[in-house]
Amino acid sequence: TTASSPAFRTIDLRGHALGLAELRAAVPRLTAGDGASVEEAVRGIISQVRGSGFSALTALAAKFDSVRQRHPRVPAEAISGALAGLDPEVRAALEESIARARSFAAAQVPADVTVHPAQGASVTQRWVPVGRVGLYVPGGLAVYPSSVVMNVVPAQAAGVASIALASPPQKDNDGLPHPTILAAAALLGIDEVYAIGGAQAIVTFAYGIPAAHDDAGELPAIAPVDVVTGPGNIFVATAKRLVKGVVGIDAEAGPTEIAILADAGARPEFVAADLISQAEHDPRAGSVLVTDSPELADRVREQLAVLAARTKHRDRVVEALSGEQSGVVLVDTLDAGIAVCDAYAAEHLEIMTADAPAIAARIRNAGAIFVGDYSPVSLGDYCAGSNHVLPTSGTAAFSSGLNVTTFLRAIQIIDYSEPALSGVARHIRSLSDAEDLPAHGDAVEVRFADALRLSGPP
Ligand code: HSO
Ligand code: ZN
Repeated sequence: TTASSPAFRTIDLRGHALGLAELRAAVPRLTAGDGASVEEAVRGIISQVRGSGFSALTALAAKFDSVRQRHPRVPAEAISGALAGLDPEVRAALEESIARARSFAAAQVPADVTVHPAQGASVTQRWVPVGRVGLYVPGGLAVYPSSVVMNVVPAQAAGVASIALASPPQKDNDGLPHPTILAAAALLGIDEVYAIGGAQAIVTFAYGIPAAHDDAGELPAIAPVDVVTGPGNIFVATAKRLVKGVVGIDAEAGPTEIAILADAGARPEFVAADLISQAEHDPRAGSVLVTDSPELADRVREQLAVLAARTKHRDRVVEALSGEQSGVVLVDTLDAGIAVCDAYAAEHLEIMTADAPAIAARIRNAGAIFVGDYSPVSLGDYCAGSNHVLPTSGTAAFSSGLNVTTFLRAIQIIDYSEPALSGVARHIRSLSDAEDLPAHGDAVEVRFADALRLSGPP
């Protein structure tokens, strides 16, 4: 293969009737690397930041970002200045993206529910936002102001009172995060922004940094958060995994992936363009076509060669499309294709078949489903109103994309009157005896002096 001609492999499942475990093994996916050395490095960063606070951040900014930094807080003027300098077209696009995401997020806020199991008895589920959230925005291979929108909007819709953002210091922006990131923060009304990169940003959010002093004066504290969200590289993902439990996290995102379920009627140039669009993110991105049409597979392969040759990031696109994590899966029928898609549990699944809405309705495992020829993943990445932070690596089988409930807790509220408790006292006694936990039953009966069965002193 030449640099512009992807080796898009074929997995031919025709004539096979495979069960779920076999399908999971058959679908194209990266075999997980060995994260042990990364984990060791991140553990080092955790103890450094927890042990030495701001001086650790200064040292890490010098080491990883080549900037001199006293305190990572981005001044308010830098944030408003970035918005003033933002290209008006980009500003208009971000505003549209924010407006659509806000209307969807606002509609997601779940209602509290109350039931009355008996007279005088109520049980309520009350949704309460977490107090403080830390959002990490990477600044490496690509800069994603759209991810600022996707993380901040649901947190705001959930009612989170305090939202902080961190993004790596850029050498060529005076040690501040990328200006488009700052401008997006300004548009969303976020004023607490830190120039901190990678694992150290996650650790800072998880544990906070106590106030300190240096020769030039006070270094104000950074308060710990309740939930950390946001994408990032393997160091960020590892840091999130290691602080999980101290704080909540959204997910440990792996490389992005797209699966397309298509039949003979699909447009090969649309299919190929969409496969390339996600391959553009990362040489490890996965692009998978599932089809019952070998002719379509051939046409898509031709289009991939044509389009990959002229796309800007052709090196990483070709690498992604040629990797073990990408390829076409040939199936006998669309029903078999649905089973393959459910086994793969794609972050993004496009349906380009006859009656795409009906096929989409039958899919059970996907982060997001894009229906028909005019709902490409790029639409969802920027401007659909949906969220682009979605479960990767097959985790869509048991988890959801970022949404308002990521930032909410469901608190259960129990309120029984005396007669209502008395009405179930007998059942509590039976169950507490059955579990050999008689003090549980006693705690109910102590409230009903007449029926007191507590054993007193002999
Ligand atoms: N497709 C990415 C999100 C993104 N695309 C940001 C462009 N910018 C993961 O869902
Ligand atoms: Zn994307």
